[in-house]
Amino acid sequence: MLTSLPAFSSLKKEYQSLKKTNMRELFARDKQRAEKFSIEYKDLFFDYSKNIITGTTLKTLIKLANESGLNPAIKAMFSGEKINTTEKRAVLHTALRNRSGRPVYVDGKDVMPEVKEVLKKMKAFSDAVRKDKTITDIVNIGIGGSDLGPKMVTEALHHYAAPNLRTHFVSNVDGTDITEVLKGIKPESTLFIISSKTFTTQETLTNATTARNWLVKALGEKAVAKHFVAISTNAEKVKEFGINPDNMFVFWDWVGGRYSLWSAIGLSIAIAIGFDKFSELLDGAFAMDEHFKSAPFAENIPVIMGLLSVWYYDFWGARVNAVLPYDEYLRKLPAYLQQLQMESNGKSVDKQGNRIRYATGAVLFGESGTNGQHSFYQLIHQGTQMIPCDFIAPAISLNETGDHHSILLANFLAQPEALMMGKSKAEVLAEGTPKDLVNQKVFTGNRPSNTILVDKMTPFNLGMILAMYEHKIFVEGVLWNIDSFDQWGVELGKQLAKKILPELQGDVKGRVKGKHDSSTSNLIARINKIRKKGLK
Ligand code: G6Q
Repeated sequence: MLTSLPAFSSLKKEYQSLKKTNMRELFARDKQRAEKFSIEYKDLFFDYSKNIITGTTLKTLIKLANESGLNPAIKAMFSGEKINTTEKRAVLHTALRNRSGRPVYVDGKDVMPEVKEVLKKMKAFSDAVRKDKTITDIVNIGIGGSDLGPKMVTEALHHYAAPNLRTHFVSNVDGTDITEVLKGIKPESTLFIISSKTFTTQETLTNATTARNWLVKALGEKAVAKHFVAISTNAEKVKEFGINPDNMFVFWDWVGGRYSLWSAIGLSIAIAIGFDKFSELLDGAFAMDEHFKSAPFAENIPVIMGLLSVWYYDFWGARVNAVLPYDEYLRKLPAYLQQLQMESNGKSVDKQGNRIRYATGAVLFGESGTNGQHSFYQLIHQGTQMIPCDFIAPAISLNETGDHHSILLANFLAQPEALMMGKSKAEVLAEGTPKDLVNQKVFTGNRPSNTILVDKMTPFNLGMILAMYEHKIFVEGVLWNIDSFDQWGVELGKQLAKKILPELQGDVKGRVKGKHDSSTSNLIARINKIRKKGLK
């Protein structure tokens, strides 16, 4: 157990001794601090010097990683062991971007030939769609892991997208989502991509059926073959839905939904930016995989990131972290990472099935800079809780326009500095602040952050950043001894919704047949009453 490891006790002592130290002092004491606590890998520069750590903290955290078996855990993941123990599955999103020529085995079978086969099919298909000038709109219908990744990446790499193609994403079962998309497109020039690993997801099948009916109404049943493709692991269900399995792209049970953008689920990305650029995204992720696998822990970016999380959540009591990209193209990154982190590590039972008594998984939120500065940064600077932040920016903008990027970068640098330095009472007084306002204007500082700088937002660099977060989350999961690759917590709500649905569809008299708590029963009755009146 994490808390009974020797390094855990050492870190508790380390926390006690650092509790009263301010990062300002740490910087003043050591002129080499920024150099010491930063790592450069290809075009990515990771500065973690603005964290409340010393060399001893880092060494002890690495000791904790070793005592937790991080090294064998990394090897187990990359070599296809079934580390998703509760679902008895291998976890091999890394195989999807394996450019090494090395085989990867699952149950004794090399999966690389199949991976390459699907990539070939994706290339041929995306090339054809991009050449076919009759198709102007691509609509990806999927939800969760079958939506967030491709949606975020197509926006992040929009700069590289074909100008004659528009990409849309429909995920919500709220009819508004599909209705608004259908309003702006024409059946004859639209390609629907139905993305669902299981092909049983209620929201996706409901949206796909609505889209299919809309298309068939305009162009007839025959048009489905040209205008619908599916991405799934479930050929039978795809056929049942009425999509020819020839128009299907497969992936495998060893690809978790939230780790699937590198698979055929990334088809919308490949069509939008072209297969070559999609390949560069995979190259970037592969480069980060190699770094994660081989760099010593002290020089390993995802390892350090994961260890810092454990440091703040399990010793300092932090519960939330923020991801703050200073790049408008990355504005959906926080929403994407929210799933990656919270679905992966929001667990309170360990791998052996025991209830956990230490903090796991943190709440993740974020917003692009500088927008967030004018909204919630107040709490990060002066609130009562510690919120470790990741600041991310490209040094060169894809849209260099006048002074815009220098102004953006000035803010990107000022925020972590302000969080770390703060402003003391003496400094506030020296500014001539009226006495009754002094406390309001004090910034305690000593608030931790990482700074992640890339040269430019290329597909390769984005691939590195995304893989970096995947592995950071993996490191946390190993130390917390949880299965980061299952998601049992999403099931109960789904079951109850299935039970409630007929009570909303059938009995509009306001009577509730199902057994519920009184609050749910009241709400069902009220909704039925309103709908009975309003839908007449
Ligand atoms: C991701 C989750 C979840 C999943 C969706 C969609 O890791 O498992 O977000 O991706 O529920 O599932 P399907 O792809 O099966 O429709």
